[in-house]
Amino acid sequence: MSAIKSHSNEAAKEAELTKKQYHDLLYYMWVVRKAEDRLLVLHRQGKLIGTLFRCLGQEATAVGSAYALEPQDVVCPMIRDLGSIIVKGHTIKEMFCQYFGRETAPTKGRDGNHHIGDIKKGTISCISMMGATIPVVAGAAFAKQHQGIKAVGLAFVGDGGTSTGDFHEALNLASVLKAPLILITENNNWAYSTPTSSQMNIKDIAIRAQGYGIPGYILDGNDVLEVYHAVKKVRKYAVEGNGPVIIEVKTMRMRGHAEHDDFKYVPKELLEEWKKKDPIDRYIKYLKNNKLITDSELTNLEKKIDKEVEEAEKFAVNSPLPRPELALEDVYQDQIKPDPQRWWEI
Ligand SMILES: Cc1ncc(C[n+]2csc(CCOP(=O)(O)OP(=O)(O)O)c2C)c(N)n1
Ligand SMILES: [Mg+2]
Repeated sequence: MSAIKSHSNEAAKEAELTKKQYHDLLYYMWVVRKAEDRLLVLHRQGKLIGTLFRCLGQEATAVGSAYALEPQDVVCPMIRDLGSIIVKGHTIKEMFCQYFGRETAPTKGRDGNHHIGDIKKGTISCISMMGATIPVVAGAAFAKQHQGIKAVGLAFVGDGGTSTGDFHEALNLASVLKAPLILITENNNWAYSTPTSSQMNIKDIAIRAQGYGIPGYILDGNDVLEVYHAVKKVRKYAVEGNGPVIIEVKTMRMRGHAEHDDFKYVPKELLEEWKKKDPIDRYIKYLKNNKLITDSELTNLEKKIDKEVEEAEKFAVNSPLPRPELALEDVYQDQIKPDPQRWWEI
């Protein structure tokens, strides 16, 4: 196993970002943070349908990795990776409509939270079953390669999700087929209330790469530039026909599993320690120290984000709830038109 141990400064130099790209990275992390801050208030007011899953503290991983991709690449997030699909072209408006369960949501109000995907945008929807999306993304990556398209599949999985059979089966086959799969394993110290020490006998998930004969890297998941730079590098490696890669990011889940979980089991000192490594605060400091953003640019960006979040909420609130007959749409292929009155004959 090797480790990419790049410091932000060094990573930035190599990545050769333009000023716009530096600002984009901040925009994506911040818009997710602010959208979720607002959704939290709405959740507490009982206005959302279902619970709220947050990426708080993990925005850099999803945004940095997806930003390193090309349009032909495919992404499948897990619950802490909303930023990855926003980078791929989904909107905060869609997100609000999902949480409000409206007909205008990508799932037309039939499913909630981050379960958003659109194959035309190169996104595959997150589903709840941990690990189950890794073989799907491995398959998509292999299919692209088979068609002669230089693309990768980027999949995410939590530390808990790495204990599933799907994790093993997908990596084993992807390795044998040399499928261009980049798997980001998010080591955020907890899987629901289970600490990583109670679910695996290793400290670094990345060492599992050895068992598949593939490279494994360890990154600071709260450093957006480090993640961006590393994924850019491994993408090149994967599309050149070298096979899959595991990236383990060290990060921290800063809330409960979802908002119904008070996370009393997480030591306060640990949260305080990780608060100091907040990916957005750190990145703003970096941009300012390196004169990559002015105070007025920062203020304007914040205003733009606040407006976008406000408009997304308004749009969702004013959108209709789904009509009951929509329940049967998008369930079957177009060729099979079920008669809703005679569904038992299918
Ligand atoms: C196969 C499977 N087993 C159990 C669950 C129930 N479950 C949902 S999330 C979760 C913990 C996820 O932890 P982790 O993979 O570390 O991701 P994190 O929430 O920390 O991002 C569990 C056990 C599930 N959804 N799927
Ligand atoms: Mg976890």
